[in-house]
Amino acid sequence: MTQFADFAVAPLTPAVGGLVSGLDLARPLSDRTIANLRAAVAERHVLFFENQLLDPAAQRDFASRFGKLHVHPVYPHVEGVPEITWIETRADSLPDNDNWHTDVTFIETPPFGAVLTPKHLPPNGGDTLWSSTVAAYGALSEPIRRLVDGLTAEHDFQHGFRRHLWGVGERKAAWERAVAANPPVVHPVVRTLDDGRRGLFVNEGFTSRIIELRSKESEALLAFLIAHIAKPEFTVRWRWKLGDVAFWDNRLSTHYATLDYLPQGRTMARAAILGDRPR
Ligand SMILES: O=C(O)CCC(=O)C(=O)O
Ligand SMILES: [Fe+2]
Repeated sequence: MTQFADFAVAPLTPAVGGLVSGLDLARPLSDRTIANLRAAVAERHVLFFENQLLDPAAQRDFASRFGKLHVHPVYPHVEGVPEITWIETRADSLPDNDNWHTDVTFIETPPFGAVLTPKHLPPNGGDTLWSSTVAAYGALSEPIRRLVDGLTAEHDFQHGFRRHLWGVGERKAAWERAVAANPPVVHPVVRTLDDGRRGLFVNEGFTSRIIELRSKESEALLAFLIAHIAKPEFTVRWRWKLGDVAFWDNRLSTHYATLDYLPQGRTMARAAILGDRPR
């Protein structure tokens, strides 16, 4: 348990996850609390809060204490609150997040973090998992670390939002605008934060290729790294209840929304906080 001035964080696994007690996120929080939450989320990668009452405006206000918010180019948003994205799954509207991804890495300054809360849950299932890419990087052998240290990778909106799923029907026009506005970007394969921590920065959602490698080499190495990041040792799994809030650091983590509840539906509300250019 780590005790801060006004809240405590209980680690959930050695690598990742912390359960926070002592905070009501709908109330005004001091600058010191925000600074402590920033430190705690950087260390634990994802923090969980229970018994919260966060309507979309309060969710936006809490998230915006950590930076400017991202407005998603293709996901729907809460009416009147464009910064809060609906992530809704129904039998006739399948999600894109049942894979190990880091949010919005297809832009030059991907989100620093995100705040997610459920609005409608299936009777069971629909858990979300997070992994620490710091732990994953640290567990690699020295020669593999040396290899990945020098590499860069392309991240592509179209890798995650495929034409055959998104570039059709009523979503086509918005998808085409998003493709035009989001050409592929290049990020380091190993990201370094200002505090010196390093972690893998590739994900199944958007990483399309490793620039310096031939295509078969790139496919093989990416498949290995993505499978490695998902090892249970580097992950935590959260079983949602209404009133829960997850706040994650998107810089050195990936996450996976389990799709095991169809034909039941599930609706989540998310704010994404813009970040720095990875280096
Ligand atoms: O629905 C979830 O559990 C996670 C959704 C997701 O990937 C996100 O909000 O970025
Ligand atoms: Fe996500």
